[in-house]
Amino acid sequence: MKRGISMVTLLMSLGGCVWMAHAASQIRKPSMDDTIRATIYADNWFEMYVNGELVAVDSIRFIPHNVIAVDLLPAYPMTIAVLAKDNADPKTGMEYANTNIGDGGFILKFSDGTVTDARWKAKAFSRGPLGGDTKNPRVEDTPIPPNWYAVDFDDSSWPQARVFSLEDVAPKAPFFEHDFEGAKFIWSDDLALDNTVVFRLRVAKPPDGKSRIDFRNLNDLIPDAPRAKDASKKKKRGR
Ligand SMILES: [Ca+2]
Ligand SMILES: [Ca+2]
Repeated sequence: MKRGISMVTLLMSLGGCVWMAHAASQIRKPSMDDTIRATIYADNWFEMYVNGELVAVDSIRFIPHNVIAVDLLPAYPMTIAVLAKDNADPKTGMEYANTNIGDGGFILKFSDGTVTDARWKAKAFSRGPLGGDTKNPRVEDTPIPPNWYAVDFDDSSWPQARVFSLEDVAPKAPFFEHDFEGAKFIWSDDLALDNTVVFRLRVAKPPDGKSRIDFRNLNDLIPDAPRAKDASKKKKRGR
């Protein structure tokens, strides 16, 4: 029995070595062809994490309403987590010197076919003015869990996102200059009063069905295994 186990262990180790050598020889450096394009419009602001890493921050906090487009090197399953904020005074939930209740809205499309829709989770963490009371405006804040963007964060008890129409959100001109075909505007339940919202989605595999290399362990492998004597050539080529 003992001998049997050690034979199995030996075979597994050998198999592991062969696999590692195979992986090291097969891995190549990713190129831009391996990336996907993420296109995002948030009313008014967002930051986005993919697989636990910060990948995009809306560069304009308030207005004008803008579209952010970034390149991502995807790996699946892919966990997307977004913190979105409507423009709102943290003490009143209102905007424009407390004269108006603004509304939110978030939409995203990745070129792998990932889009925002009712499958996303959405939870509001700041709401106001409560009851729409603009004369005596109050807000309700819930602390955002520190690991809200983590891959293993448990969002199973969170509500689903609510889908809103184009007319509900009334996006500004930059939205129409980008491809959001197939994506839906989402928010938590109240487009006007929910002012800070976290969205999450786990994408099990690429929606477009395209097979893609997982480059997450690139730093643990030897891509293209360049030999030391090639170093001077590479320097000349400016790599
Ligand atoms: Ca609002
Ligand atoms: Ca707004």
